[in-house]
Amino acid sequence: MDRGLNKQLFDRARECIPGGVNSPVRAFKAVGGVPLFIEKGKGAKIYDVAGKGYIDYCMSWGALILGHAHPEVIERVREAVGKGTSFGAPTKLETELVEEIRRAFPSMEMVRLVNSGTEACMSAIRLARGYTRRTKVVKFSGAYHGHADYLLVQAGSGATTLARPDSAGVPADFTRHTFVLPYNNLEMAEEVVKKQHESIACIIVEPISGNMGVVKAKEEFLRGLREICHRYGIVLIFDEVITGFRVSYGGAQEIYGVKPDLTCLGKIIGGGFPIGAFGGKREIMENLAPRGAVYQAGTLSGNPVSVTAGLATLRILSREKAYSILKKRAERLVQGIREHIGKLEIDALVNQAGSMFTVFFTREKEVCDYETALRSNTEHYARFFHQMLAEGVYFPPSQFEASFVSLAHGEEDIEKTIGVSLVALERLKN
Ligand code: KE4
Repeated sequence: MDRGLNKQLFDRARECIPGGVNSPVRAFKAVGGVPLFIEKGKGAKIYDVAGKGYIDYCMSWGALILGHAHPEVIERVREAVGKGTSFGAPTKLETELVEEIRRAFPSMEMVRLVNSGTEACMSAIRLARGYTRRTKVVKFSGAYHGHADYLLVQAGSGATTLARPDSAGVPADFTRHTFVLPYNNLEMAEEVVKKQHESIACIIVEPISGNMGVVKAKEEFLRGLREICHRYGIVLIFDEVITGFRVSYGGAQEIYGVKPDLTCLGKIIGGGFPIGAFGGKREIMENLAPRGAVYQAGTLSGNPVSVTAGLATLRILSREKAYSILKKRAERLVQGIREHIGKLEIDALVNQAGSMFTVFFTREKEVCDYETALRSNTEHYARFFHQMLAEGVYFPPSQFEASFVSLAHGEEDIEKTIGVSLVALERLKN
């Protein structure tokens, strides 16, 4: 594989961009080696600057559920760009996207559009604090809700990958209002909330986590959180930045049948352009400026190009039998990899939720929380990653991330990936 060009670009980038990347997990620190510099993407594939193609299961960290450069999305965006790219004024498009989000997520009676998942989560928490006039936030270890200071506490995703769950530059007193509790442990949550409920504004949870690798919440855990939040007037926030429109058109809340007070979205609703959204109960959302006293703003919020790409994406998802196709493809892929793991007697398992999955290299019988996820063998994951990469398959460059199947992944891509995984696992065995 010609890594020369990628290496040259990486060295050049590191001269002027910290770590050579604009988001840490892209730097391949968790798996070692030189990151690919991507020239283009089309359908299920990305192509690096050396012209080599890879079947992509990172899919811009879950944003590209239709695959790269979907012709219909590109066409809509081309039309939109020709009319201007940003107005800093309301457009009908923003209302149309919010109406579509509301149709998919009935719990989101009102929605505010922002520019990232971080902004969505940060703003939802400020709103919950303003609405309840309380200060404390409960999050769960291994969950990642973006890089707001007080959330970088035992965060998952890149923070775990860097093996420094807490970030430098975050003063200790910025996190003293943040409780971090074990994921999927309802008893602990009930115990803490019972004692501290008068000061707790919100509980934020990934209903299916993608940031410790894929780990599903137990149904009784989510139902229990819903019940204690009702009981104590705490705002329940579902962070569905990954799972929104991913695991079903109505997200994880549709699958579990648990209705949060606020929901955070991102990724898919921008169709590959910068976007985020948060929304929920009208009585809470109406506390947002300019109607209410909780301030939140953004120059490019509701950007017409991002919104156009998002609307086109959602319309395609709601039009085609998207979720049955996605589920079928992902189930075949996971079944194939599980068969190879079993046959070769490799210490590994695969967690799957719809079209997202993670291959954990572990002796654990199940990975159901952060503690068990952290016992994965990240060195084995790294070797698996590079073996797959050498054979033209690009998984996320970290054990603590999710892999994603898109509508562009055809049966041929899936079968090829299963075949390549056998080679990669065999080499791991030897
Ligand atoms: P962004 O600010 O990166 O758009 O979204 C933050 C965020 C919030 N909530 C969840 C559940 C998320 O997964 C994310 C961001 N996801 C990571 C990957 N797990 C983004 C990749 C990166 O940081 O480069």
